[in-house]
Amino acid sequence: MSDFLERLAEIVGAAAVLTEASDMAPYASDWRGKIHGAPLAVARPASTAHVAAVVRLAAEAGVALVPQGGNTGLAGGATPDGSHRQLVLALDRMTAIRAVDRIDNAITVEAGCILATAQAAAHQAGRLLPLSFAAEGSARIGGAIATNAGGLNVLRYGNARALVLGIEVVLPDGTILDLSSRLRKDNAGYDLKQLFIGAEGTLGIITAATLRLFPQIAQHQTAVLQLPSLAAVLDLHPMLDAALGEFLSSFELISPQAHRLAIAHLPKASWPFEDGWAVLIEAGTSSAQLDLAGLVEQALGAAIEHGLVADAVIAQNESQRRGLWLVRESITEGERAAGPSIKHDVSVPLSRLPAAIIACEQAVAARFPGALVNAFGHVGDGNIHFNVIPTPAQVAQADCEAELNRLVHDRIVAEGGSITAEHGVGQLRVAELAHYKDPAALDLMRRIKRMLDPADRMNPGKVLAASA
Ligand code: FAD
Ligand code: 2HG
Ligand code: ZN
Repeated sequence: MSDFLERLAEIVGAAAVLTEASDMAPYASDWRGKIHGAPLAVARPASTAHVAAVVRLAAEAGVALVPQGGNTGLAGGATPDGSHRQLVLALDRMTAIRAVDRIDNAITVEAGCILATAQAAAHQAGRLLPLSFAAEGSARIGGAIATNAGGLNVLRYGNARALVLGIEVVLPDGTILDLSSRLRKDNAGYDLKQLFIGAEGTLGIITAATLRLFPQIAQHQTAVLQLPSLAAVLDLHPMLDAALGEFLSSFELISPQAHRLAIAHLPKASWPFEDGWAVLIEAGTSSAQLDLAGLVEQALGAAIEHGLVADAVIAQNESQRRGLWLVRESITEGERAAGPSIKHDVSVPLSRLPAAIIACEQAVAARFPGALVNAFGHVGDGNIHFNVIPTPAQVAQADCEAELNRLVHDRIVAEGGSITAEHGVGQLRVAELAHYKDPAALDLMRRIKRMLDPADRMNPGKVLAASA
């Protein structure tokens, strides 16, 4: 292996190959500190040519690669195994913004560019990059695309996949596949970029991407709505959707437990309603003339009249708006501070959402009494984060996590749902995917993986079980 490490250093530079345990530590564990790996080394390439050369070298030496962006993933996809044989390929030196084009409404960045930096570059050019979530200050574009990240604006702008116009990828044999494009329409053959979006680094390394931009938002209206019951979302969402149309960008469900966990972590923050389910909505428009405030007030008035909203608080200024979003975006941090949780990032058709949540809550309460349920999420997209913090005695049971997963996922799948809506499979849900995915789809996934990566060197054991 010393020969391999020497050749690696020749490609990326000696300072960009980390082998000391203390240097590798930030790359060896996941964001939650739940999964710990032991890599052979960490390589930090500075260019696409470096990535291609490292991939070729690793293929020759039979070394497996684990691509890593900001390491904020919540499914363990970027964490190596404990064998000391996998190389973490960290994209964190590839941060360049290659181009921002106001006419084409597109930004091209290297994969290691932090999402917030790309958003700021778009903003400086008078445009909006709408991909947004709480980890945007650390997550990198390559990671966001590799996980097909969702977030807070999917309702209006779609998830990462909907924003990607083109990508540049290094294939498992070291070939640079240049699918860079700013085109909105291109039917010249298979749309190959789709293979790599959401593949969690199992089919190739994304080295750059071009993303769609939009007009900036000139005015926002943000409100917290207290629901009379969880079932009210079924009529509330279509009603606001019809009244606010494409202006509606967020429709986030927050349980009382979720805002309490966030606020425990943020002593100065507050939430308008102590009890009951709430929805945080936001509408925005690029037009400064439109009477958005009037439109929202009217829509909320009608929702109250129809008994779909018990009470509403509308942010009166930017600072109040930021305060509400701060609580929403701090739920994950608050949950992390409260103890080890078992996350379920599930989706169901919106029509089945209240029934699915209630079924999961009842099942958890019956089998794991005393466990804390932290439920919140992007309900406009039918995506709920149904996270469970078991009691210490329950955590000590050997099969606690596997049993909880089955209990929740069985109910979600029975409602026509998916076991992961936005965080991906990573290493945490490999067994669950194998259990629930349609066998024909799973077989096709394995065949695509074998075709592109026959030696299983590209993030083995993630999404699909490692091949023997
Ligand atoms: P990493 O964690 O480094 O990697 C994630 C996966 O992508 C791994 O499988 C890795 O191997 C692969 N990968 C990374 N870079 C590349 C590359 N260049 N080429 C190929 N594969 C690559 N996610 C959401 O969807 N919506 C949310 O609202 C959301 N909120 C979050 C809030 C918090 C507080 C946290 C901690 C996470 C949140 N996430 C959310 C999850 C996470 O931030 C996203 O999945 C994010 O897109 C991951 O980006 P990253 O750069 O950190 O990727
Ligand atoms: C969010 O919606 C993220 O805030 C994180 O997807 C969800 O912590 C979670 O489970
Ligand atoms: Zn989410």
